[in-house]
Amino acid sequence: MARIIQEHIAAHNEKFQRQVHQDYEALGWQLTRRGVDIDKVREQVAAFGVAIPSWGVGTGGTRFARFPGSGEPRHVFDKIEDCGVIQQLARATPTVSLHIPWDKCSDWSELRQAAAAQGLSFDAMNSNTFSDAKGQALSYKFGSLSHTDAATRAQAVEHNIECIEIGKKIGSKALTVWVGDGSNFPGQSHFRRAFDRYLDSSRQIYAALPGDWRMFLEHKIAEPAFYSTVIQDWGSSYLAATALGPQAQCLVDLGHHAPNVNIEMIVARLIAAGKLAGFHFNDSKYGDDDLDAGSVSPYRLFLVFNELVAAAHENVQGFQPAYMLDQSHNVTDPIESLMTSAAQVLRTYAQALLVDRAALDAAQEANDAMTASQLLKTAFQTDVTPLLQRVRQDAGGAVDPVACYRASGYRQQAAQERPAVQGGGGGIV
Ligand code: LRH
Ligand code: MN
Ligand code: MN
Repeated sequence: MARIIQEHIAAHNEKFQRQVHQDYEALGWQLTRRGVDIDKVREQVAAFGVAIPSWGVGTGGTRFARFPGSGEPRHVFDKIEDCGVIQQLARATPTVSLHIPWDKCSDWSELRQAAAAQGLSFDAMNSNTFSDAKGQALSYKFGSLSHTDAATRAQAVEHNIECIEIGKKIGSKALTVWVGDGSNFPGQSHFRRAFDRYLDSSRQIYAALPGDWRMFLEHKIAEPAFYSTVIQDWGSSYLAATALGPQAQCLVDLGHHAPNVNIEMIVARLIAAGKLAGFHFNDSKYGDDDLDAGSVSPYRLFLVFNELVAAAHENVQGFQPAYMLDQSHNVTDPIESLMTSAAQVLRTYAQALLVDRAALDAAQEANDAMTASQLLKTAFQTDVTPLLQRVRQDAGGAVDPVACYRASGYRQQAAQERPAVQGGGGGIV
């Protein structure tokens, strides 16, 4: 299927040219008054990328129902095509994160080429031992890496090693491991033994990591286990990553914490410990809602980025987080949602770059809480839209990605070329 033709994007941008120019100039003057060089910020934002989760281009659904959209991807090649459109229009997502077995295919070098043709490469591999694959010998109903049965643990280890092997073929450099292991009843699980079993299994996966790979341990407070999970928070994640070694780090999915937890502070702690693997960006109101990034609490996302920009500003050694989206779409077109989230991530990064670091340091030293909080608010409340529009326009993307996408008719064309599928993997919340 043809991607959106570049002339369509050019014609779309043409309409905005004057406006973008004027607004960018005006923002430039505003920032100059604050001692900020807008072009420098623009360059940093243009160089920022966030990975698309392959499973995000399909309609997610909940455990109650899934309402498939039209033209849904049927397999990983269709997913790559959709990811190509997201990158073509929003220019913020040069990589894709695959999920195995959802994205299994018979020719990985063909997939790598198909991705490269869309200007895409691959970020972290994700293993799946939280559901049973078709034909799988042993069930993960009662856990995987921490299962009481050694053969089931071995099967889960083997699957993770297979993910590494696939990743090597497509140029990935990291394995993200999230397990649904845990318990639903007090007494069901021996907490310490389950954690030890998890560590023992993870050590075997770690031993199979190539030297230039990292292993990302993703914690989650609940779901599908609702009483306890084996890697429930950053504490357990940190203990495990430390026990495994320097290539293991802790991945923060913003939706995986108890309500009101201070996530930005967790981020700061992990940075200080050299253990921040990276992120699964999304937003939530109640739990692991997997809503679009910044759609509910944009200030919280900003506070996370404030820690990231501060760490980069202070040249914290070894600071190299991986940035990925992880979201699920029930009522929107996934392509529109992913473009919007990617743009929101870039917006938030730009806003965090506007924080006057020297003034913030001084306010903190002087215990001037009001000034400190206002410095953050000033940066957060700056409308950086013209800067984002310029970044997209300069890169050949669309000034207004969603409008351009809708006018392109891509989804309608996909609907004709891709017959509707029932269910389909990659739709978990
Ligand atoms: C678990 C999770 C994890 C999975 C993805 C589909 O809730 O965040 O990252 O791999 O969702
Ligand atoms: Mn996640
Ligand atoms: Mn999640």
